[in-house]
Amino acid sequence: MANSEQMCVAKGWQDAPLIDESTLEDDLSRHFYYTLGRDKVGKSQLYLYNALALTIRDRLVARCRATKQQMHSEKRRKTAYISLEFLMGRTLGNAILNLDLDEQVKLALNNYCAHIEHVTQAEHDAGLGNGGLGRLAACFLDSCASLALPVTGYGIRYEYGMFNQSIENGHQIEQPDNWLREGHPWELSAPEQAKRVKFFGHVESYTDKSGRIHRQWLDTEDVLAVPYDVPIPGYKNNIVNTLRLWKSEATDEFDLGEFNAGSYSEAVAHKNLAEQITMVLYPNDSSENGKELRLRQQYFLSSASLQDIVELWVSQHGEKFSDFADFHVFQLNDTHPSIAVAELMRLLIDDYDLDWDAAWQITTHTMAYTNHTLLPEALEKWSVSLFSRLLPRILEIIYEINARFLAQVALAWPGDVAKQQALSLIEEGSDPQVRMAYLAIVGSFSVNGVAALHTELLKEGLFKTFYELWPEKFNNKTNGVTPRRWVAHCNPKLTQLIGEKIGQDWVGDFAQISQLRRYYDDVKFHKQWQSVKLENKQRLVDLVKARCGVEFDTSMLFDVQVKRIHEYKRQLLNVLHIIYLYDRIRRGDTANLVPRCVLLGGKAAPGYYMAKRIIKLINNVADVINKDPLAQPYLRVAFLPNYNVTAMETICPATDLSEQISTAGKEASGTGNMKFMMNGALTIGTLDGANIEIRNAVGADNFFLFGAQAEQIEGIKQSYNPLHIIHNTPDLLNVMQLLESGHFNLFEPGLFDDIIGAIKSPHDPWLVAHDFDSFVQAQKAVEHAYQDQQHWTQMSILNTAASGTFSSDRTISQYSADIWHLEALTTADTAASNSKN
Ligand code: T68
Repeated sequence: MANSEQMCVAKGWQDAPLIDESTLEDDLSRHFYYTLGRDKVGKSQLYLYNALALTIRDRLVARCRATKQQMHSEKRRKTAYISLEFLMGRTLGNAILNLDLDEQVKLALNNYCAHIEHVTQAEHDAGLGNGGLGRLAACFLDSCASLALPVTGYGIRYEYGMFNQSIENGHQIEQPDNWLREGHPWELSAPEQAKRVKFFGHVESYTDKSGRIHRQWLDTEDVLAVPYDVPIPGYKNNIVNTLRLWKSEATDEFDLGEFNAGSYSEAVAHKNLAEQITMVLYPNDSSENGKELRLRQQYFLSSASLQDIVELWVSQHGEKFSDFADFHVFQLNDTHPSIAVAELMRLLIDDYDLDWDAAWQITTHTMAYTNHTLLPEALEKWSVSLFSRLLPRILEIIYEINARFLAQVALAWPGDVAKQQALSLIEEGSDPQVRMAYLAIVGSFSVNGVAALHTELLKEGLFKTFYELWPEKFNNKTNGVTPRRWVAHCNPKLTQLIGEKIGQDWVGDFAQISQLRRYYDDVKFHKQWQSVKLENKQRLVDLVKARCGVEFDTSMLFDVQVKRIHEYKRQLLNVLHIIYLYDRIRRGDTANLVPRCVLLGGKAAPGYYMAKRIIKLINNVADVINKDPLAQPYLRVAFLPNYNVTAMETICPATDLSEQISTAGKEASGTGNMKFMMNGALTIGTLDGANIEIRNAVGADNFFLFGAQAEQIEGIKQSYNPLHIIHNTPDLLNVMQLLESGHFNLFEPGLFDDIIGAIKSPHDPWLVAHDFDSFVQAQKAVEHAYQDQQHWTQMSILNTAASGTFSSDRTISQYSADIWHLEALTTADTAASNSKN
């Protein structure tokens, strides 16, 4: 029966009419008229968008199936990239680019008098991430598919993604992001492949006939994990990988007690608890909040994803796991899914009867962990008491891992009890905690940081002792971003210009972008480069006008800082510089002042008081400056509400100056810095994260460096005296006096006292006052450079030309070569390429 069914499926699939570019026009109208039942486009482009998305999806489905078949047909090593966040943004434009269907789509839309630029606007961003970490995961998926690597993404299908931010009276207001409201045409659900995930209950022992003792997790409250698959097309290679997102649903087993007591409605209402798990993305990008629901999300994702992979293995190879580790890698995106270490142990031991050593051998040869932060407040810890209630069997396993690990520590450092306490997976205290990063390190064969400096700091600092114990586990993988979305898609004008000079192969092979160096002295090319920038600036002018009501002017320098709002990222330092410029204008000191438009944007975690105050300060300062006719010719300031992936697609092509000004040693890597660089912006930055590698790549002369260095920070803190600095730095003194005078909060007294207090505090960990003067000097160097437009253009070209190494294709090639050891799929074998030939 099963066989004939399979035959039937295979036959039906082979007989299906080939879908290629020649039928695109017909498919679009079929979906518009029949699938969606529409006959007029009307004001909203939503139906046309949906029809086009379905048309494009048709072209992904066969390729996706073929890719899957190749991936699973033989024994092939593959990677599961497990992440609580995938910040995908919009899908349509990127899919059209990767499938090379641009021309056909434009033609087909002519029939509806519609423009692709307008139709794509109807798509909501898939904002299933906070910031860099989530967007990195999205870039990685694009690169894995483009390099034809067998990699599947596993994540959560949040009903509500990153909140929408609006600004009211200068304050951030959060609104829920109901991104699925109008449907999500890209996903395909597979309810028949749902998994059960256990919570609560208790653990008992039982002895089998052979006398072996087993542990059983009983009386659990199970939740269903239903997969929704999103296709991930590679760039012009017919590969389509999968991002599998899990939605939580209630099992149909209502609470029998309640049910029998006649509380039917209460029993049904119980479903809510299960469905809450995937309801909302936690909007904290740099601190853990210890909420039970978050731990449930982490376990839910880890368990469902591992079950998916283990069950497929068993269906193909039976319950024989001896070479499972030769064919699987689980890449853990930060510690968020690190509970997977214990869950894989549980599955192998409890469900498949492996003994501890065999299971541990498999776990520690399949798990790999990426760290994204050095901030102590971001290091995840979960209270043991919460764990024991929610996941009792998992806690037992963690205790056992810890006991065996501490025995190893005792061997390495005999008699050193302090060492054991310091390294224990359990932090002792009145409310003992599980240290998730330690669990990830102990359970993984690879631990990587995301930029050279960051990895060094992990080895010398945060994870020093682990590094001494297992130096071979530690490695660096400097981040990258995909040049498909972040140049080819978002900057079509530049893409065309580059194409005219060096051809288009750089989109798939970004190392080739270095050929642009040849045009360093080509004056005609400079003019073309400038005119592309000008057009891109006009697009941003329109966006800023529409969203902020502020008039930017393309003839001015565009100075941009967009990223999450955090004290360590030092938006405050940027504001102080803006106030400094404004103060000079007020005093008539405008010699050598280069007219500039400063754009800031980013979301603050809803519970992060200081970040929200900084947003208010930016908005108040912007208001005062934009209303002052004196400032008009020299300075304009805007805060762009609701910064997201789609906004960045308009922002980075238009930027002249990229602000990467974190306190050294705090930004693990940064990835916005790379997007700006690729699009020809110059960077003003500290020696932090990947800035260091950016500066090395482009050369010190083409980068505006300032600020204390990471190794100096501790020393500076020893005797930090910001009051002294302020009094001895006239420019800073003026700025502080203006700020403290209430000039920016005339009717809101005391509003910025905490910010002022933070700058003046000898305990300011971000050293704002310390780096102020150095920042101002670097900004003066920027102005000086900008006045020579020809040279500025040359530096801009060099930045793009030197950005080759910051492609996520390079990053992923390194993950594959050093950690994953994957073999590329054969791109010719896919159904799609058969249909093309
Ligand atoms: C970022 N981390 C790093 N975290 O800050 C950035 N955290 O330097 C780096 O470039 C990027 O990761 C990619 O490696 C984050 O974005 C989070 O978003 C986050 C989310 C939840 C909990 C903790």
